Amino acid sequence: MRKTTQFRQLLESSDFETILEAHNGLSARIAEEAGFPGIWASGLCLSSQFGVRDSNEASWTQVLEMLEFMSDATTVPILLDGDTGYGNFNNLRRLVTKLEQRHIAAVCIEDKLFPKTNSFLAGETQPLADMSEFCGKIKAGKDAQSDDDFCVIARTEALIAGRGMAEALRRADAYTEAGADAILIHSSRSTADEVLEFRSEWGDRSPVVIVPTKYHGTPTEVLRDAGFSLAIWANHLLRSSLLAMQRTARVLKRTGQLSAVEKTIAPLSEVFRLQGVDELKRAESRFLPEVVPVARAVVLAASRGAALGELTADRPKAMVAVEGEPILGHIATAYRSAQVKDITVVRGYKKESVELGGIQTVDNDEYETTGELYSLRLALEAIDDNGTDLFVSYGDVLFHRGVLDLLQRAEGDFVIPVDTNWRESANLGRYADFVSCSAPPSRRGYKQNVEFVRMGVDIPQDELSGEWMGLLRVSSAALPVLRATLDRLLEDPAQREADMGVLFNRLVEDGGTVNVVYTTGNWTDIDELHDVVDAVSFQ
Ligand code: SPV
Ligand code: MG
Repeated sequence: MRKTTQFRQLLESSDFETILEAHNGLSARIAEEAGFPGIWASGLCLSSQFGVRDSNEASWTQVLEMLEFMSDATTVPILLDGDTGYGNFNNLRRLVTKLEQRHIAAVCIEDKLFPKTNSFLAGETQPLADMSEFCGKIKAGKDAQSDDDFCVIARTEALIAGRGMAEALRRADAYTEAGADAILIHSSRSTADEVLEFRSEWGDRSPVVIVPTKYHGTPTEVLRDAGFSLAIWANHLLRSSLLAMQRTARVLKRTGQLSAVEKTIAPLSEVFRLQGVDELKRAESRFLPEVVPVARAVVLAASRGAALGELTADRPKAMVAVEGEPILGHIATAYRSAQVKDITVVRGYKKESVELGGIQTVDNDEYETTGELYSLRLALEAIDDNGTDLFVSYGDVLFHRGVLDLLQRAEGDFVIPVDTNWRESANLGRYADFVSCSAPPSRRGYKQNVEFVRMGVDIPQDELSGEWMGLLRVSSAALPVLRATLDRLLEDPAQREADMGVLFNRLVEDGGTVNVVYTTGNWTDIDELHDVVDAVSFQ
């Protein structure tokens, strides 16, 4: 049912109804969720939430903008407190058109002069509008509406202004004659006597609406029995939120502890629920292309990296900063840029310092007496096979995303990148994982199916093909082979400290194949202090 029709039924049914104030999208949703069949977009509360006075300091378009959020957030009708209509008949015409465009069900205008102020601030001294001018405004509003059920409610301030009951009735009559759908009779008394008298004098000439803010002691049954159509609880969400916010601010300032308020404030999950986050999730699954994870990664980062001295006194090498970001952070960024988002890090030395958003960790508490294969097996125990490939790399090896792309494109169950520029490392005399392969690197090598033959420090120079770059891709189909090979290797206590080279050699000895992708550069490992400095230019 249209919101306008819902509101007209509220107003014209013989039942007494109450509607609640709201002043933004969230409070409007709260009012609806509580079961109120309609919402009062209070001028007092809308101006208060902007931090200005209820004296037309907020422009009508600012009010309109907030109304749009309120209307979008709710399904129940909204009655706008339209003050004096923000000008003359012409302004009201435009307002009605704009309200209808935003599915606002009704507007209430009061017979005061622009700029008005709140009725409870020296209400008696506020001049009333000329009655016939106000009647013209009502007619113009009714004339502007395109939906027959849109309502214009005329509010008379005659009682507030101290002009007496006869004047209130005279004005109410004229406004009804001009086309008002209902009369709002306002009073600033602390008892309901005035409005009850008006109600009984008025009879059933049109529905009567009240705002019992000041006569809050009057039982609601009295108002119901008197035959009012609608009572507006005009400012109660705003006033309750003020107390809550003031308390939280005071306690936080006094204690300096978030824990002092956590139990008295809404959980974040409630904020997300009120925002409708679930709906967005459902929509995303309908409308966004499905992101199929292609691979995940295990990063072996359990050892200290003692060669870095003081830098690893309180953290493992993987957490040493390069350009303000831990090495592990750079590694995670490279993986994520290749859509590898599921990253498991095996930590050991100073494990509590290994923290990074969005990664899982697995602990190797025996890191001092075990090696890479032991850590890898722990990681594999912690992750289920989910049908995606697996990358394995080290917490001290940086690489560019392109290396991952090469590995992903390569055929084979076990694929490793081998740097053809191995002589550089050999000349520097540094430790390197030299490998020999089934064919040397060549310009035609990309067509060849090159296989890993062996890794070891004992390979003669003329048999070397390159340097392993510290990365491995295992196809999802080969994960069981990887697990079984690790299990068999680690059955032998002598292999507790075995490294990845031992695994590659064993895979080949067992008759398996480890494929090789030749490439050059785009990676670096951090073994010594000067590597940390050099890594800055790697980024
Ligand atoms: C409002 O809520 O802004 C009203 C009602 O107009 S009152 O504050 O009682 O005037
Ligand atoms: Mg108001």
